[in-house]
Amino acid sequence: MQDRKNGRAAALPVAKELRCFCTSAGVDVGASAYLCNMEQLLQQIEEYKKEIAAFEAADDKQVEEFRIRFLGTKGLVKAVMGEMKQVPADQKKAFGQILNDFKLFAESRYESLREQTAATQGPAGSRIDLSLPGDPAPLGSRHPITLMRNRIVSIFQRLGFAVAEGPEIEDDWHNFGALNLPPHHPARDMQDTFYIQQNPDWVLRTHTSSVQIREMEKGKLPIRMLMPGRVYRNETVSARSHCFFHQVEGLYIDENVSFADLKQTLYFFVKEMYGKDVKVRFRPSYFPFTEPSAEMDVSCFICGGEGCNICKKTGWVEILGCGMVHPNVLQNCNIDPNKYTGFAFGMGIERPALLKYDVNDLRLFSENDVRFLKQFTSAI
Ligand code: 2U9
Repeated sequence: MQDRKNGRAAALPVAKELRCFCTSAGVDVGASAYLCNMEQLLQQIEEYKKEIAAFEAADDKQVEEFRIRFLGTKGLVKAVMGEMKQVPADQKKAFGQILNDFKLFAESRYESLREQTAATQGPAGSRIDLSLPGDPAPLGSRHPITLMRNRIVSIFQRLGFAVAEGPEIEDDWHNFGALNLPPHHPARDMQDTFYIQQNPDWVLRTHTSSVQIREMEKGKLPIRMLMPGRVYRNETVSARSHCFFHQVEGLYIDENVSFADLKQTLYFFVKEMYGKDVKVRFRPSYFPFTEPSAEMDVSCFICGGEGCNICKKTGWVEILGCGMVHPNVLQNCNIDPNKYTGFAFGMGIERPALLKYDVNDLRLFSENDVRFLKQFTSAI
């Protein structure tokens, strides 16, 4: 029976194939008769070599068939080697060399067959069962700043605020000019700006208000938008301040928007964020982009207003700044201040996150220490 692909006696047991060289019809004929059989053996080795050279394997299974036939413990190489003991002493050296070459030849073909099938089958070949479920990817955790931002955003989303984002490198107009902060306005100094060396008109945004300007410039009203994002200020890095931090700003512009709308919106936010028993107070303030302006405090959610280290014994914690959008700002964005009014507010994310997650050093938020980040795995 011939193997169709490799043209060899497919299932012939190895030992039987060789026995015919050592004996005649199963009867031992002695050392003299062996010499002529040696020629036959050499001839047979040549035949095997041809078979080895012609052997092709389409997959691992056929490579294994090759190994068993030629290199296995009952394989042809072993069997041919076994003939050494019959060889007369003076010919052992020459014959040994032939047998050794034969062995190396078979081994080298085996290696190249293995390489060929590995290359054609590849790692995604038949060895991999694609129907098996994949290895589960280990779940990371959300960053505490992201968690806090999502909490804030989701509360305002329920009031119909959409989210907008914008560039962190801004031009002077969007970061300052349009917000009623002309060149040399003293309020620019409050914001310790990072300027970009290549272009004196570019800054790292000091607030996300620039995104609101971009939304207003689009001329589509009304606007009810939330702008979360990272902002930069040239401050010394310490446990309590950093040269970048995160903000959420909000903007509502429509006809007849009043300070009462601002207060009601922020009351809703505070009750959702800190609970219905929390008290709220507004203090007058100043921002160039809002008029009137205010800062909003909530009764200390740590001590309940009794007085503690967090509220510096006042019973109140400042959480945001707000006000009615300055008419100059509306005008700068081609919005008629006689027809439209609006309110805006802004809050930092780091401080509420520090308090909620009991973190005592702001720098932990940006050091990417997995021991810190892993602690938030179960937080939603
Ligand atoms: C436009 C008009 C007005 C956004 C506002 C504040 C008050 C404010 C600070 C809170 C803590 C910044 O992160 S913080 O340091 N923000 O107090 N932000 S009003 O007013 C705007 C914004 C955009 C067009």
